[in-house]
Amino acid sequence: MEGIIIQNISNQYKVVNEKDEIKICTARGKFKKDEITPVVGDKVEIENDVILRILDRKNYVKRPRIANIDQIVFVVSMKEPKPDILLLDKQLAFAENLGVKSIIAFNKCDLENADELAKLYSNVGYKTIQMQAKNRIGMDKLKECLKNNVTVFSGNSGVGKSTIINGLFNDNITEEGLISEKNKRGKNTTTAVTLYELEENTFIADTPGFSTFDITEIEYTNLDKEFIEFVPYISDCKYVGCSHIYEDVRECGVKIALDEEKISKSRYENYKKIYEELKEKFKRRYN
Ligand SMILES: Nc1nc2c(ncn2[C@@H]2O[C@H](COP(=O)(O)OP(=O)(O)O)[C@@H](O)[C@H]2O)c(=O)[nH]1
Ligand SMILES: [Mg+2]
Ligand SMILES: [Zn+2]
Repeated sequence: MEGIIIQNISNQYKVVNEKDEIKICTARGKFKKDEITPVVGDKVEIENDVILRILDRKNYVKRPRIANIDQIVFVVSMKEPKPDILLLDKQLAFAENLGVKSIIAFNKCDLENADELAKLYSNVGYKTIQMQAKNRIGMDKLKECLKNNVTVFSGNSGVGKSTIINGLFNDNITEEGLISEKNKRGKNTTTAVTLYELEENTFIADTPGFSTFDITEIEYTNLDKEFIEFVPYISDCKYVGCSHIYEDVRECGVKIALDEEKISKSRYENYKKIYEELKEKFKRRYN
């Protein structure tokens, strides 16, 4: 029988099987020798509560450790805290690199209008949702996007992730989020990455301790391909490996597109910042 791992604590795995039953399983010893450890999100073959095989992974994220995610919802708060667009662009690039869909949820639209940002990112090509999680506005639209997917939420502390997730699960959970199985001292006891089943075949990942994802794996020379609206213009650059930063504007398709306002200034400026940051990291690692 096949199933999906929804939680892992040491060698104990919670698996939801094809009949939608939750089984507590152990992993066959052999995985360790092959240096493949089953992780949350893995599709597995189980028999008598033993994991026999890990099916091929679509993708794998190291921090937080999770496999086979379909999409990431990036929650951006319009106010308190202010939008962190550099972080958003970094995380969108990460999602492109990983090969997963992105959805941008602009939250706290009761405090500040998000029309302009929503327009900018839908022009780039992303799905955007304007939300007021506190007033349950935008929840249905979001819920529609989650169907039949494994979705993780990302965004700085305070942007409204827990409010959104609690709303999706109809407030059936404590203040701290669906995560909190609180102990008597009121501390969270569950620190493990966990998938929660919203409805059949629809999972939400909670990744305690990880508000955002690690981007260091992108090589700075490939960053341009992760800025999806740059891609059609890269072939117009005169030199292969054009950085779109140091080259003359007449020789760079991306810079021309920027001049013609086909690429937004804010996206381009963030591209430059992220490029320099990744280049710096690369140098530190290899020199
Ligand atoms: N004004 C406003 N406040 C919100 C909204 N959504 C969440 N908040 C508040 O923002 C704060 C942080 O929310 P929380 O869900 O804990 O953020 P998290 O750290 O991303 O999980 C809480 O006080 C929420 O009540 C919203 O749509 N509008
Ligand atoms: Mg939270
Ligand atoms: Zn160029």
